[in-house]
Amino acid sequence: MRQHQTSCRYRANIGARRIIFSREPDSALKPRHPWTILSVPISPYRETIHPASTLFMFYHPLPAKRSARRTLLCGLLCTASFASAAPSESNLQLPSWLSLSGTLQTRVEYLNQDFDSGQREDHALVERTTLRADLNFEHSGATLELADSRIFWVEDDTPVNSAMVNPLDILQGYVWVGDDQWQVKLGRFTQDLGSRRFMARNRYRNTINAFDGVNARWQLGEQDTVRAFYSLPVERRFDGDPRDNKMKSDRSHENQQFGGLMYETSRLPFDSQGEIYLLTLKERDSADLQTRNRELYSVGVRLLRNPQTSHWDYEFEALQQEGRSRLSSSATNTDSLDHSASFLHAELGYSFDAPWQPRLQAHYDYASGDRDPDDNENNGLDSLYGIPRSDFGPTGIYGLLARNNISSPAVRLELKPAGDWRLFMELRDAWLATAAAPSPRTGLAEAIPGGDKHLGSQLETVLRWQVIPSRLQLESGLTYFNASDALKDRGIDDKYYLYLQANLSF
Ligand SMILES: [Ca+2]
Ligand SMILES: [Ca+2]
Repeated sequence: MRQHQTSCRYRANIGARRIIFSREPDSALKPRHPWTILSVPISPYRETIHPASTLFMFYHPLPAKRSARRTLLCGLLCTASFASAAPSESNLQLPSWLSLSGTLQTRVEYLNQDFDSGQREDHALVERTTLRADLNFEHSGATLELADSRIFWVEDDTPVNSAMVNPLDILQGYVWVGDDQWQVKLGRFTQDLGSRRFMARNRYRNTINAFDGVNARWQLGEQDTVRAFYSLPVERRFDGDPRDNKMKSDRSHENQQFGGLMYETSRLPFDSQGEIYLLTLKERDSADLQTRNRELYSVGVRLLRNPQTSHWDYEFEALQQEGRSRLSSSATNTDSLDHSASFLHAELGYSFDAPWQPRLQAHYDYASGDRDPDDNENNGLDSLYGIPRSDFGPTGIYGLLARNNISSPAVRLELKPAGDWRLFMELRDAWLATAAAPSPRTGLAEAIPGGDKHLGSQLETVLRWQVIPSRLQLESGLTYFNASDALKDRGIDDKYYLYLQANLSF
């Protein structure tokens, strides 16, 4: 049974900036439902409290036995203090070869209807803290980064997994040698590769992909770069029920290997940049790791031109994936199938020389799905260690569209209403690439017999505010998914997803 919490209140004054953190029961509510009110008024100016300085306020019932949250929210307070202090005010006297940094990302998420039963609202509070130390000498160095990812305020039957929870663990720990022209890292690392669609250091997702291995970069003249890595992907682990946020050290497995080679150049016409790459993933079942026995070779090419006022910009990426795989990692599934899948992303944009600096874009995404369940071939695209967020909308407890079995056009508008504000709106229509396969993320676990491929339309709006540039950012997003008749026939209705996020860096 949830216990009534006693109230507590913290107040901090940092120069002219005032931070209030309070946790107290709302007297208008039932005594058994304690609520948190968090308000962080911070002025971007030293002399005054800005009228719009109440950054955010949210309420949530406090589950008992989750006392770790008090510690974490106090951590938020401390980090807000760091964020509000000017860089020159740092009391840390560090030698020139050592730098310390960190981030704290807090996000509250709300979904009007869960994917499991469709019978209730869903919600979560996720928190991610990172602390990083870099030792940099002339031709060598080392980095250690810790990450702590936890979830709170979540229902007992909300699906929670290692995408959300990985309490205090080593995210990166590597040594490097090199100079301006080349660098080799050895140890555990994170990496954004190219478009981040097939390998990324996660930002929105509460936990971050890491890899144990070797990672090298060569700079060939001014405009060309070669990257190569060979790694064992790190399995993110927690102990017991993920809702308990209990630590268990991460590990990699010798029988799962992920490697890559990429050539990047900016010597292309029309101010364009290009990439060509090969990614390999080889894995086999073992006693402590169930896999889909994937042996995948993915060859990709990407061309892009960066946005610039009064100019057209574009991005084109295509990938072909061949090899062998199984349809599931279940121990009973031992059918190794030929794997052949493909991916395409194309976008065209124009940046107007007008108030709010509008940039209007048209997008199209295609990722193949399995065309025939009985043909001994798997055509479902595997997005490897990439992220769906930048193309398909928020993940978290929503994560409705994925880079698999999808054909999806979209129009997007980006605006800069003021120097520190960004507004982003996208309308996306989503179709199955093939009606013969399911779209598991929508809740559609089986193929659509009638051949109707339409999943629905998604309207996404995101507003970002750089409260203190490179220190504190607030972001809020509202996503509405208008389910198609095919989904509604299967009991999957429209979804509303709302989030509010604060990012602190120090
Ligand atoms: Ca862990
Ligand atoms: Ca098939």
